[in-house]
Amino acid sequence: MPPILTAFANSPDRGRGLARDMRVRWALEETGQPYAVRLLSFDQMKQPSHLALQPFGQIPTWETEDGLVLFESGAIVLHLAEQRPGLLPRDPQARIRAIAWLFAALNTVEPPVVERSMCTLFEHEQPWFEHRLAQLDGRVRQRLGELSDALGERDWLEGDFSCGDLMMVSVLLRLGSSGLIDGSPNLTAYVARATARAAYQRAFAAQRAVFEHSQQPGA
Ligand code: GTB
Repeated sequence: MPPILTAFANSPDRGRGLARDMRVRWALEETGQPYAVRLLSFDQMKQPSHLALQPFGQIPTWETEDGLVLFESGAIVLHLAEQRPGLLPRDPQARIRAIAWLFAALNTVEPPVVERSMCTLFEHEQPWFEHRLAQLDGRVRQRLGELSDALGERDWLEGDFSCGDLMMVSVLLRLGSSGLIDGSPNLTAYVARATARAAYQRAFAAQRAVFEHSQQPGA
């Protein structure tokens, strides 16, 4: 039996590939690993059977036939990158630097991006919304400027495309139509280069198919 990934049965992103199963699907496609998907409703995510896999009642999780159960999208992507070639350099120093970029995506860039998303989703009716959004935009812009300087004219953050790029681009995609990336042409090109990869396109189509199916009458 192939390993099992969990994902939203009804993703709030409506098939835009922004939920965190997408980064795992992308890593699976980059490394050519077969997988099955268990779709969960919000209720099912909070049931004991899922909490036994993911203590916070979230997706994604990863289960293999030999008994491994993993949660945290970063840990799952890193694990997959270690299983097969394609997402980590062989050279030990280049390898750990690629892993550092994966952590940078999750720990340094994603927090202000998520804080901004939460504000636009849940605080837009507050009288102080515009002021708060401007503050959060400033924090995101700062990180984007730093990332843009670090990337420079290179195609990828550390030599060849790696799990660091996969995670960084997954985080940048969450900025969607905010226009915040437009101020950094090298980041715009970086995201376009990454999302043009055949593996990204396959992963995107697979998660999109879940949304399309959920829209069919009787689904
Ligand atoms: N740190 C964990 C990880 O990286 O695996 C975070 C996992 C997480 O936040 N999962 C979310 C979840 O299960 C789904 S991806 N939430 C349900 C809950 O906490 O009860 C987050 C997400 C949701 C929706 C959108 N969107 O609509 O655009 C984007 C991202």
